[in-house]
Amino acid sequence: MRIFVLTGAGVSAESGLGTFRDKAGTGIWARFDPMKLATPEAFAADPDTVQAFYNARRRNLVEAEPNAAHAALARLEREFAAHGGRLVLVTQNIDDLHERAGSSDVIHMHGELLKSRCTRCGTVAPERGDLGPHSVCLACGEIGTLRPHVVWFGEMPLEMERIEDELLRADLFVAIGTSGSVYPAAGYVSLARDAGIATCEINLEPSDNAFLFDERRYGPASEAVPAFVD
Ligand code: BJW
Repeated sequence: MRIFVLTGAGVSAESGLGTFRDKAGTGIWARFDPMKLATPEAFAADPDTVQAFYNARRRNLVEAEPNAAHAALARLEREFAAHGGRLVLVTQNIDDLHERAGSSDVIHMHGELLKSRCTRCGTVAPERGDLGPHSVCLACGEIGTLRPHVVWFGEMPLEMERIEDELLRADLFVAIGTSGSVYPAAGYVSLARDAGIATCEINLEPSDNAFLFDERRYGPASEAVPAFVD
């Protein structure tokens, strides 16, 4: 049995990390304009504002703890492995809460907040502090060239080939805590359906493409994910 799990911001909501969109209109993108914070054009026009946004979120992340949903997915991965199965965990989240809960192979398709990338030499390096105009790339020595290692709108998500390959080999596709509004991840349920793979959505409320899922479970991830796993 192979299970492909796609997680989104909802899985980390109860760890105190904000989501981007929800039906109540309380997400990050209801308060901030994504085009001014999460595009390469925004970074080129106003790097200080973009860095400040990610510096604040990085500080928040360092203080956050994984919740019961992250723990349940790590447990499921171990149980599957022990019985000769495989759980592939792909996250749109840039936090490291799956890893801290014990998941061993997490594919971060939208990058990682606790890493920087040098726009000059491309080196990706761990980063736990603030980035700014005086930050130095330890690989090439250039000053002011580091950006958060995250995927902004209009940029190509990471590890696309591996993700689609793993998806098409799965027996079950499960989407957890994602609004299903950002592509290409939002298209995975259709890819899975077309390939005859069973699909399940776990979310606080029906996502944009809830109607595409065979099975739907609604509730806070910290309760709904352990209930699904056990
Ligand atoms: C709970 C809960 C609880 C709450 N328990 N649940 C038209 C059609 C198709 C595509 C496009 C199009 N127009 C533009 C595009 C492309 C664009 C896109 O999809 N735009 C859409 C808005 C339409 N996509 C891209 O640009 C992507 N790249 C790309 O397509 O490249 C192709 C390319 C080809 C050739 C050349 C170049 C490129 C890149 C997308 C990058 C997204 N980046 C962000 C920011 C990352 C860094 C950061 O974190 O700041 O990624 S945006 C943001 O959205 C973030 C997330 O990963 C992503 C998805 O959000 P997610 O995870 O679904 O969270 P939410 O908040 O939306 O949903 C949370 C859900 O949880 C809600 O339903 C809640 O109810 C629920 N919830 N509490 C359980 N306790």
